[in-house]
Amino acid sequence: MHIIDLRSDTITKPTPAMRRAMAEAEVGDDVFGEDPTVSRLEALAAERLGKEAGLFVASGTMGNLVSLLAHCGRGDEVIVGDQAHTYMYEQGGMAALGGIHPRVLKNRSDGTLDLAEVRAAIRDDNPHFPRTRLIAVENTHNRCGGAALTAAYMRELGELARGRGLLVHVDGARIFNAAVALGVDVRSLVADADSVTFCLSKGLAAPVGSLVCGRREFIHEARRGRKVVGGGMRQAGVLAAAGIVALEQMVDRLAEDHANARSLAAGLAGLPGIQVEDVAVRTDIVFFNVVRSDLDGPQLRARLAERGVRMLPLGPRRIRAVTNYHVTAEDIQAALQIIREVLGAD
Ligand code: TLP
Repeated sequence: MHIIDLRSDTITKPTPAMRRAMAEAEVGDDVFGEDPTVSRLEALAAERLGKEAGLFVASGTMGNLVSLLAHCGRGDEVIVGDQAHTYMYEQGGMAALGGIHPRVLKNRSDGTLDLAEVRAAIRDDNPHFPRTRLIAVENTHNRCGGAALTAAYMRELGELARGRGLLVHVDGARIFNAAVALGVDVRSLVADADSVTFCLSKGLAAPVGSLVCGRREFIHEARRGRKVVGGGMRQAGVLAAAGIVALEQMVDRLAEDHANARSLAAGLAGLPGIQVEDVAVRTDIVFFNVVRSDLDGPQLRARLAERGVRMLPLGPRRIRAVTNYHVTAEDIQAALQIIREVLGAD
């Protein structure tokens, strides 16, 4: 059976060019700072993001964690969205491992935080309160339909943060999707950030790894954090080699994933019993709800899986589909036909 896997862009497998680069990678002990391929990837990532330095980490979760550990002390407070991956899906790592207190604001449907609410949430200097230290945002915003936060929004957020002596962290797991969708240089989206995490192993199709980028002293601290959480890797150049290919060859093609996501959303929007959350899909993520009394999200997901179409239920009626490197425009039409049949809408 032909499988059309729309569960996530994390399912992508390395390209032939990545496998060749991995096989031929020059390696060394990266904990001693001796892996030339890791160092090359870190420098390349920093250059692409317009930051001083980069750090190769095992995952997006680790990148967010070591960033927050580097910026915040125990009892410091982080302003974060209620739909943020760092808040929802990382085991509360900032609190569990860093003693960092999350101050949760509602994410708007476009993935942003209301800046007036952010301003109001910043604590006064008062012995009763934790100290506000950092504002964390996500770009693109996964649970807000892959929404891309604009450079203009980031600038305003940056000005607010600087004016109050706060830091900004961007969970940019899919920051290149945002840059491609908005048609801007990725640097403009992170110029106001003190730290950025981005993932190689999502839409960019590398098998493993994420990067943290920021100022040199911050990266020095984040490297210490990476070691204490057991993330110091040795001959990691075999992984970093795939990451270099990801950055050099896989960024521009994200536009194809975005076009496929738009056709998927448009096709779904015409189906009875399906409510697409936002038909104006900007990146690779589509959310829709099953609104029928005889069928819920998990049931639809299971019936689609039997026919080779995989998606992820993220609620009793809510389903997520993420386009990716292994899904073609023809696959999207085939998936839509299967969905039509399963819904009895043909
Ligand atoms: N997201 C995964 C799941 O955990 C939901 C996915 O399939 O989308 N930030 C954002 C915005 C993410 O979407 C993810 C992964 C991460 C961080 C964590 O990255 P990893 O999985 O590398 O730890």
